[in-house]
Amino acid sequence: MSVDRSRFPADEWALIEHGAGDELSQTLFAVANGTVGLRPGSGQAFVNGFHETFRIHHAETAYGLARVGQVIWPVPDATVFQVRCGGLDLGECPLVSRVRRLDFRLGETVQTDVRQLPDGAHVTVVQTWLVSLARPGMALTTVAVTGVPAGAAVAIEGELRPYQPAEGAADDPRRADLPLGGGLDRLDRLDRPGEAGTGGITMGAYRCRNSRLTVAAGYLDRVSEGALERVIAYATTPFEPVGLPGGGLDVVTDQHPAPLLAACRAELAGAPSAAELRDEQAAWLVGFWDRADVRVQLEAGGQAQVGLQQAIRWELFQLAQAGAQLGGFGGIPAKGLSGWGYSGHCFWDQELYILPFLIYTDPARARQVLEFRHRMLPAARARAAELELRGALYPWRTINGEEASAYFPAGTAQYHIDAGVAYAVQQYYTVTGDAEFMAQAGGEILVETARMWADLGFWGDDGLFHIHTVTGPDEYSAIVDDNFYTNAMARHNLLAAAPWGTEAEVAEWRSMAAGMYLGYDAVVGVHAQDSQFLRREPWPAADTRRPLLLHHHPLVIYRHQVVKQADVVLALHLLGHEFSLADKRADFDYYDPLTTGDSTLSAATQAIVAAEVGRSQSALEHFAEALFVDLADRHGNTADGVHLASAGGVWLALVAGFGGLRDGGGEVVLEPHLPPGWAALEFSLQVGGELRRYCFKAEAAGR
Ligand code: IFM
Repeated sequence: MSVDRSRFPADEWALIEHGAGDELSQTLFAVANGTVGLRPGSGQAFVNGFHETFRIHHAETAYGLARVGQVIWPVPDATVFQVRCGGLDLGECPLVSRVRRLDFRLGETVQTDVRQLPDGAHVTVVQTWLVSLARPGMALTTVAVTGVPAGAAVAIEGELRPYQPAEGAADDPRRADLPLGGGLDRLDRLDRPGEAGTGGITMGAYRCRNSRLTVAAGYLDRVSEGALERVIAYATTPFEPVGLPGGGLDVVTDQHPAPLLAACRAELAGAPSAAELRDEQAAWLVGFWDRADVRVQLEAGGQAQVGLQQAIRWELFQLAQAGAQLGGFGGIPAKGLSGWGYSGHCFWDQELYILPFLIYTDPARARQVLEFRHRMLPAARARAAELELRGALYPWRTINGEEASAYFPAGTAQYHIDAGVAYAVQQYYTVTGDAEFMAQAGGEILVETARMWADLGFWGDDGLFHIHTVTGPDEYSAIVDDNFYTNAMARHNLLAAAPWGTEAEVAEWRSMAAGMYLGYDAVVGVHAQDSQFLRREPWPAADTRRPLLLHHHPLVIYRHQVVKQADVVLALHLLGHEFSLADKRADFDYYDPLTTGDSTLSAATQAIVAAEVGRSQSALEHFAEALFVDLADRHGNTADGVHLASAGGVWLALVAGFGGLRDGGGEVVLEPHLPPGWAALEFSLQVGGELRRYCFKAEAAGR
C-alpha cells in the first residue's frame, strides 16, 4: 500500500488532499500542540490529561489486576458550523470539490469547499483550524464564504458541542476502550448555558461523570473582512496523582468550575487577533524547522525526492504537535492528541521513540516529559508495593499514573518500561548534562527503578542473575524467562543508577549487573530472545493473515517462533556499544525474517540495525514502512490517530539509522551509513547546549 498520489499530491512543505475525505483525513490533518488537539470536521477535540474512568470488568478476577480503566474523553468542540446562504444550508448542497491543505510552515489546516446551489451557481466555503504552538490552551478556527449570489444573506452558526461516541467497540485492542454501562454521555454541564458568556465570549464548564475532572471551554467570535474568526480556549487543572498506601490512587479532587471559567475568560479577553495568532504560529515553526528539519537529497531528485521530503516533514510536524505545549499536564499519548486510539494512554513509546527527538532538538521540552514521569513516581511506588516489589514500577499504559492495562500478560508484565524510562533519563543527561534535573528528579527515577529490578530478579544456581516471568517488547511471546531485551536494559538501569544509590545498594546493583544472564545459543549463533524462544515451533509459512493479533488466540501466537516487533534487535540499537558488529549481524539476520512488524514500533528499529550491519536494502525497506505507516494507512487504523512512536522512529531511522547516531555508551557518536540512491542527509542536533549541524554526503559516508 503506497500513498495515493491522485488523492495526496506531493509537496515538500504541505500535505494536500483532494476529495471529500474520511476519518483517515481527520487524523492526517489534525492540529494539536500537546495540550489541545482538534480533528478537523469530526467534532472531536481533546485536552491532554482530560479523561473518564470506569470499572474494568474482569471475567475472572485476581489480586492486583488493574481495576480502573481510563480513557481520554473528548471535550466540547467549537469548530463545527452550519453555514447558510440565502436560507439554504450549504452542508446540504452538493460538494463540487474539496481541497485540504496542512501547511508545515504555517501550522494550519485549510479546507476549501465548493458547493453548488440549486440554480447551478458555485459558492466557496473556506474553513481553517489552527492550534497555537505558542500558547497552551488556545485554538483558532475561521470560516469565510465567497461567491455568494447578490442579495443572499450568509449566516454562520456553531456552538460548543460535547462529542458522543458511537456505541459498540470493535474486537481490536488498538482502539479505545469505552466505559460499559451508564451510556456514553459522560460530560455533565456545570453552568447554565449562557450564564458564563458576556462580552462576545461564550463559555461552558463540564465535568466527567466518574473521574470528576472538569474542563472549561469557551470561544470569542469576531468578524474580519467578511470572515468569522473564532478563538477557542480550554482550561483544566493539572491533576497531581497521589499513591495511596497499599495501592490505588487518589488522582482527582473535584475541581470547582469558577476558576477554570475565569481562566478561560481571561485567555479569550486577551486573545490576539487571528492574524497575530497566525504570525506567532509561523514564527514558532521557523524556530522548529531550524532545529528539527531533516533533509534528504536523492541522487535521482524529482518527484520521488518531493514525496520523500513531504513524508519526512509530515512526521516531524506530528512530533512538533505532540510536544510543543506540555507544561504542567500529562505526557505524550501513543496517538498524541490526534485521536483516541489506545484510549489516549501513554506507553514506553514516549521514552524510547518520541523522547530521543525532543532530547536532541528541544531539550527543555524533553525535560517536561521526564518531569511528568517523575510526578508519577508515588503511583509507581504504590504499584510496585502491590506487586510485592521494592522501588517503583511504572504502569504499562496510563493517563493519570495508575496502571490501566487490563490484560496483564501484554501489560503489567512488560516491566521493561521501567528500564525504558531510566534509559531516557540517562540519555537526557548524557546529551544535555543537566545536573540540576538529575539532582531534582532524574536520580530518584534511576534509583527507584533499579530497586525494582534488584527485587524482581534473583541469583540462580548457575551463579547468574535472572529475571523471570516477564514480557519483553515482543508481545507475541508473553510471560517468559530471561527476555534478552529486559535483562540487557535492566543491567543498564542498575548501572545508570549507581551514582545515585546508597553505598550498600550500589555494590549490590553492580554485582547484579555483572552477573546478569544474557542468553546466547552457541549452536544457532545468536542471542536468545528468551529461555525458550529458540526451541519454539516456526510460524506456519502458509498463514499470512496479518496482524496475527486479529486472527489468532494469544496462546496460538505465544507458542510459535514469531515476533511482533523488534526485541533483541531493539537492544542491539539502544545498547549497541555492548555488542560486536558480528553478533549484531547474526542476530539481525536471524530475527528480521521472524518479525511480522505487526506493531508500528518495529520498522524503524529494524531499519536502524539493518543500516548498521550493512543490510542497506532492508534498511531502506523498513524505513519506507515506518515513513508511510500513516500517510499510506499501512496498518488500516490511522483513522484512530497518528502512530506517534513511528513518527519518532522515522526521525530515529534517519538520524540513528542512516546518520549512525549512538549515545548508549555515554558519549554522542555518529557513523553514517547512507543507503543506495541517497546523495546527502542533513540534520541538526543539540548537544550540551550547542546546536550542531550535520551534512553527510554519499562519497564521504563510505558506501
Ligand atoms: O507500546 C506499544 C507496544 O509496544 C505495541 N503495541 C502498541 C503500544 C502503543 O503504541
